[in-house]
Amino acid sequence: MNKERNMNGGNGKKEQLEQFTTDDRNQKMTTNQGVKVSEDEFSLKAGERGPTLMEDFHFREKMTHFDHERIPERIVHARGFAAHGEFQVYESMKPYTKAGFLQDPDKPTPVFVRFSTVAGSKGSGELARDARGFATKFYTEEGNYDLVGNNIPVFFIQDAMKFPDLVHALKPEPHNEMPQAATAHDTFWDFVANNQESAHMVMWAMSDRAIPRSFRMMEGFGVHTFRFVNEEGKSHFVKFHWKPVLGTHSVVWDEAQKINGKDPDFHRRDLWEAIENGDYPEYELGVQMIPEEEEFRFDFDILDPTKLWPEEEVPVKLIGKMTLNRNVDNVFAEMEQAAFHPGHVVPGIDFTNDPLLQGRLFSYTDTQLIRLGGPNFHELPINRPVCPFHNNQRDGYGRQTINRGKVSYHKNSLAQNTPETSTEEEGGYKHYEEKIDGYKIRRRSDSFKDHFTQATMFWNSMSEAEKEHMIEAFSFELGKVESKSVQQQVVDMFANVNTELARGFAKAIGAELPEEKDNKVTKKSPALSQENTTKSPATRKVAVILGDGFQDTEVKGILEKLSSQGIQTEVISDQLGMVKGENQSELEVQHTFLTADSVLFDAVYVAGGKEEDKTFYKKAAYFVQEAFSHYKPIGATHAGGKLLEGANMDESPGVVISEDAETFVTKFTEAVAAHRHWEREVI
Ligand code: HDE
Repeated sequence: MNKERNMNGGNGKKEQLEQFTTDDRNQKMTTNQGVKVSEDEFSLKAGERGPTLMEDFHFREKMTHFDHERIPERIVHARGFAAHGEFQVYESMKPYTKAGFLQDPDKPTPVFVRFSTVAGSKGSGELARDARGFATKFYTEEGNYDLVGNNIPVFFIQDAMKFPDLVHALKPEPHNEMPQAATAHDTFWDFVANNQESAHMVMWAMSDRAIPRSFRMMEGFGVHTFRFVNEEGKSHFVKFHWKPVLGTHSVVWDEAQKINGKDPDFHRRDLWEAIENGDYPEYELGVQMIPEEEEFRFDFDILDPTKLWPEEEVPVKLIGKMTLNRNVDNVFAEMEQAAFHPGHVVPGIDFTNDPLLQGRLFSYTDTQLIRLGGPNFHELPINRPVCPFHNNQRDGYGRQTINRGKVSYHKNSLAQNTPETSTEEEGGYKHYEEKIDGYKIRRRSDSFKDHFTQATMFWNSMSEAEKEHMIEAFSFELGKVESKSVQQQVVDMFANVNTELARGFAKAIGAELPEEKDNKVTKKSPALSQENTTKSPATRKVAVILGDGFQDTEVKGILEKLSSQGIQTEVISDQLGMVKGENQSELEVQHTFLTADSVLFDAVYVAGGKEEDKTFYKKAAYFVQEAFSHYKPIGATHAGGKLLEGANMDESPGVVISEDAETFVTKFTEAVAAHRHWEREVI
């Protein structure tokens, strides 16, 4: 057994990483050759005012290394953030798969998860309207398994051949590199209208799913149909789901755009802080399984990546839980160098003929070769498996392993024909023996040609508020499109999905209203609506607006009770330092009205201060108004109540005003758990 393994708990991934981790604090400075440095501010010069000398090896090394610090950003999913954690299966999945990490409920498997947006550059704002990547690397004892998914269960295209076209269309336009991290432009929508297989995914992208509240509050999907294969060789088609324990929640579009300005790091900060606070994000792993013999039982092709399997027809079995419990030590070494690949599978998990998946199996290694500069990226600490790896691959840029011996070929006699292959019983990977017999053709199966039924099902499944948000999203995106022809093509295309939707945004963009289409799809899948998700107050962030003279005794009690419900409170006032209550006790102010903004919080609680402080109330009123217009829960006690009455908010849903602390805490906690109050009229 590899000596890197089993050093203490888990299977040793953390300890393996530690071998490569260094701490420069309290050390003497040296060059990369280990020579101690005596001076690090001035280059070596010919005279005090003279030119720098070539022989200054320290300067040359420092500058050269700096000049080469950057690697190409990912062509898609450039902006991301990651964390470490562990996965544990609930019960053995032996009847379905022989995958080792899915057998023993007592054995945790270390994981590394990277979340990302798709379109934007590495430095772009995180609240773009976009799909989110959800890539998980499981460091199993049989090798690395990567589940490289998205937070949307379907994709824009059905064949990998079209991926470069899709990405060219959605990235900033090449002549002026605008707009950044946005699909609201001509080329994207031109692509959509002329590649109508995109209809279903576009519906998701225009829904609230594309602006998640947090990485901790979004689902993940493997998208493709994979296979589970058990020890007897029996196969099930499988789709993978991650279900966030906190439920699936989103922000509203106006808020998303403002967050991008106020805190473009909003999602990474949220993840980082949750882990630092010990509020470890959790996701359950779910699988939908279809036995091999039922492949053709459905009214869609189960290999088509623009289709989902409605949960009501194929239930999601929850088989384990992932907990993210450790932040990285270094973003570049761990996140930037992490190389995910849907082709990294372990025995018991296999591929299907989904043509999108087949193309991905090529693309991911190819992209790492340019991004990470050669074929040895598997040796980087974050990418190393925890099990030993031996083969006859040699050399290449940055090779770290020192392979002993003169034999580097198979088969051989000089090394007794080692490294040797393994039988299936010994754990050797054997591809599922699927019978394939057909013509070589460039064509798409007729079973992939229905692009609208599931798009309509998605629409039918939305709540009224979600439908309204979608019409607004289409209106925004197409409102930014310059070509009238593209606008009209999109209206006409989405009339095939639903007339109310298409007419809704056609009106907003001044396009011709489409004719009513005879769309007979009435199917719904309630699991698709975020209205039906888990609601919990846990980890919600509440802005507490306090001014000098606040009712300290009761307010402090209220804050403690809210915190016992898992709610996090942060005090906001007009200046930093301490805010003093009427009984002289103090609370620390975390933010001012200048450094914080309502869009960075889930809810607001106004306890107020001295009623005569007009400037304070003006700023507080602005803060609360904005939260109100984003449908957020608002609470008030004491002087805060008057502020809400003055703004005519006091009778609205999700607004809690009470003088009784106990009642206030109960009702406000409920309002916070509800996330947003869509039934509120916003003027
Ligand atoms: Fe990717 N995708 N993709 N993709 N993808 C990449 O690989 C590609 C697709 C996804 O955090 C790239 O290392 C093709 C679907 C995630 O590092 C690249 C096709 C899904 C990430 C690539 C797809 C994804 C990537 C760019 C169509 C959801 C980020 C950098 C056939 C199931 C992983 C890189 C991370 C990244 C190719 C479609 C998810 C170029 C050719 C569908 C989460 O290889």
